[in-house]
Amino acid sequence: MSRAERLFDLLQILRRHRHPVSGAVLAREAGISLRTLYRDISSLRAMGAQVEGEPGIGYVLKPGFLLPPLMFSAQEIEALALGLRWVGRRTDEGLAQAARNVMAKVAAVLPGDLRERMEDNALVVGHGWDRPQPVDLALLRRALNEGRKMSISYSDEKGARSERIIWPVSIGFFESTRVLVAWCELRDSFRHFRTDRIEAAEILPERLPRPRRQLMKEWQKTLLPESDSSVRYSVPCSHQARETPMRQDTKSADLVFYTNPQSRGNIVQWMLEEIGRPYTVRVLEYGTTMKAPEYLAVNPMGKVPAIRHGATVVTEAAAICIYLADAFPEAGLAPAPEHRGDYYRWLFFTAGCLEPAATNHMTGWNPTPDQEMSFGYGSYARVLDSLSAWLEGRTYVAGDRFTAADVLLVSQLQWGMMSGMIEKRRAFETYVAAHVQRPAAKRADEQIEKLAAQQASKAA
Ligand SMILES: N[C@@H](CCC(=O)N[C@@H](CS)C(=O)NCC(=O)O)C(=O)O
Repeated sequence: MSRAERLFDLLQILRRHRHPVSGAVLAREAGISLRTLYRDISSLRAMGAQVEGEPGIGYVLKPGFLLPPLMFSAQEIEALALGLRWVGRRTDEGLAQAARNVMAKVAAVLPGDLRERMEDNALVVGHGWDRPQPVDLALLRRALNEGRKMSISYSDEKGARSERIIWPVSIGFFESTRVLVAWCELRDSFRHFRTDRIEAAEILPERLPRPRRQLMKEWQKTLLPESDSSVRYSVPCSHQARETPMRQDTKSADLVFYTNPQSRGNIVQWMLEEIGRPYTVRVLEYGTTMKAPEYLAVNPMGKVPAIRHGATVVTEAAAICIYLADAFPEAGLAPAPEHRGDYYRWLFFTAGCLEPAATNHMTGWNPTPDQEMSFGYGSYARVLDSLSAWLEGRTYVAGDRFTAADVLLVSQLQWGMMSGMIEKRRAFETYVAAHVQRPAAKRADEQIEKLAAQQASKAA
């Protein structure tokens, strides 16, 4: 018999006795020892049952008492309220309404102090990255619940559109995006679709060929295995299998990459895929493992990306790109000496001018004309004008071939234009389009989606 059943039985026995009854009698009726009885009586009291009496006198349950159907601690109420507020802000109208209803129902049965705690707005859910979602989340949820196939129009990160029949498996919610995990009939494999890139969707009459839960298990098996338990995720990259002989000691040093699939770490992931050496990914979570002492020892900023190559730690996306290009010259990502001037110039321009100009501009703050001389980037407009003039008619930012500077600049421009931080200009779009289809960029995207999906399944 479970503890819950035992407590319930004891409550029923107490209900049957209108007058105090000795512990020995209760214990006998309940088929438990006296010691267990005393423990169970204090458990019932802790749950709110008014059992009066004490050893030697006997026990009686106060008449009219009903065990509250649910009782919460103050902390449980806070957890519930915060979770419901999150659902209210970050999902669809149907779920938001349901969350509001739950809130009202729970508040209605709570004692006054807990109700106040629930309605207290001390813990606030901030704005998410509210990307427009062309397809209502409610439709995707319905397909999941009904176990039906869907037909979708999907536009990938390069803007290439495709029509697909998918078998929805689950939806992962991240701070900045949502990912629909589904079997894709077109690709004949599990795929992760960013829901903001699903342009249209329709639920089909056909049911999933296998139960969704089974598909979920199959999908989980396809995720990359963990290889290090010291952090939440640690996965070998796609290059593990195609390691080439090493020429120097530094080549054989371990390459560890600290990232989060929704971060500037994606720049470095692309760079690592270009390098083509084996590396281990350690995914860190915002606010938790990213700020834990183990990681602060790697990067005291508590930010990603960072890499560790043997004993060398490098942080800052731009520095990592330069470092990797130099550490693995065989990848050909550092230019010849005569192009190094342009190479360094635009790498530092990207990190030191473009990025602060774009992020300040995004927040609505720009240096006043008087302040421009004190700000390294001068003004947002001047940064964009200088860069677009340089890129006009060029395929590579430095020299006549692809380098680490292109990895950084393409990534920043692509992300900046997509998020609205950097205004779209023809020179930027042409330059970005020339590189984003590189096989290494695509491999990086696949790795990032897998990490994001793995993150979602861990969180689930
Ligand atoms: N200057 C750094 C910026 C790194 C950065 O801001 N990373 C963000 C993610 S894109 C981060 O880790 N934020 C976590 C935090 O600040 O707590 C670089 O270029 O690598």
